[in-house]
Amino acid sequence: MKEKKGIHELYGELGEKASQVIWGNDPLDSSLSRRGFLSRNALTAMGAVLGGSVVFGDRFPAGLIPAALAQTPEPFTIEGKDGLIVLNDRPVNAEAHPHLLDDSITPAENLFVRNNGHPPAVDAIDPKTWTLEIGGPGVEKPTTFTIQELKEEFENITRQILIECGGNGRSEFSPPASGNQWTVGAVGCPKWTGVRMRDVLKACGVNDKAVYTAYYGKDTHLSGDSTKDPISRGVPIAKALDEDSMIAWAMNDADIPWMNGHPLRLITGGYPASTSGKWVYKLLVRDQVHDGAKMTGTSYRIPKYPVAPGTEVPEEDMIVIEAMPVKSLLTFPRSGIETPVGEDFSCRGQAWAGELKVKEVHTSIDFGSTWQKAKLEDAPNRFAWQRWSQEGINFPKVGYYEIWAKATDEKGVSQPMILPGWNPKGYLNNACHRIAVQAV
Ligand SMILES: Nc1nc2c(c(=O)[nH]1)N[C@H]1C(S)=C(S)[C@@H](COP(=O)(O)O)O[C@H]1N2
Ligand SMILES: [Mo]
Repeated sequence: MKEKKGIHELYGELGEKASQVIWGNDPLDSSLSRRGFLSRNALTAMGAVLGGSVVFGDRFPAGLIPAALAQTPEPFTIEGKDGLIVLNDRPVNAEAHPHLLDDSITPAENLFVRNNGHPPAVDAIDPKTWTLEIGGPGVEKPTTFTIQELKEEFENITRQILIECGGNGRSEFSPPASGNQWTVGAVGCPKWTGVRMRDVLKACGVNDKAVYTAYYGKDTHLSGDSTKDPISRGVPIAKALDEDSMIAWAMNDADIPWMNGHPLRLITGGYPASTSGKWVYKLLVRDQVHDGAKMTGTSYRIPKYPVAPGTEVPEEDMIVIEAMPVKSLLTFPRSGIETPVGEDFSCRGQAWAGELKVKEVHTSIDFGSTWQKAKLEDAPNRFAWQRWSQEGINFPKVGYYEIWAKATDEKGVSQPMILPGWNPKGYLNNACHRIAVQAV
């Protein structure tokens, strides 16, 4: 198996040609029927573009862009995050290529960054003097702790916990949703060390008025207006009191990277990562659902019933996203490789399911017509991803293939093959991940 060089070059050279082949000059011309199916001619032409015939071309879904030609943004580097693809630099938002998420424990340089404002300046962060204030009507004894006090007064725990942006996968929605056009890499699963949020809240006398938490971070609003928070979210009190919700000061046995919330952040596994506040200095326990920045309107909220793409949904019909859905990634090999026909081919990846376990992972080499069950490992602890692998794949003849991976959670819910329900801000796209393979 060798790495096929220059998928970017392939995209550059062939992208335009391919889009002509697929869409034609007029979207309703002969390459795409009125029902959106590619014509036989278009498939044959697409095979030429891809450098081989599309072996299971008769099973290729309507209107889908082949994985080999799907958007692959150019890398751009930020210090300490060499492999990430930067989507935006004001604020900084950067995601990982899926093949960089192959480690069991995501290294710091491959962990995505999602900032809503400007992070606090590095020299303004001193872990020795940093404090966390706990207050609000939901606690009897408001208290302010230094990080040292948190370390000494509460049991220290280490957990591998996945964080994923609620908007991961947004780029595939149509009509498009505004916001960072994440592909698949706004996810990672590092190891965090800290204390249980539960122990700290209990020490502050959490009472029966407690409904929801509200975090505040030291980052600043993009407008420069110091009275505005870039983001201030929280979780239902039951989630805050979950035994694995954390207040963390270390990641992978080192300081948390600056961009990921040094010196103190929250980790609420299974929920969208927007609930895991970075650079946190205040945590309130409110007697009502929090209404801070990015808690209302269309932010991190979805319609409470399925809607047709493009629908305008009344505010009162939007609900806050809680646990994230089942999902998986193919992390090895990287998309676009070549492999000899007749040689055993294997692939592997990660799978996760919000607050649930993943029960099964299947892969397909014929655009989802048939599926083979993969080997699946247990997670090291709750809210970590599970590794899966598939061996003994045989490509029957020379040509273009895609490998699709599909996970199923413990309740029997699987990932959709292409796109889940549309929502105004493009959250929760848990469609099957796919990679392109050329059998030669
Ligand atoms: N203070 C603060 N916390 C924050 C954010 C932020 O902009 N400021 N972004 C949130 C969002 S939307 C996500 S997806 C995660 C991203 O965490 P990461 O940058 O460590 O990957 O942090 C969350 N916590
Ligand atoms: Mo996010």
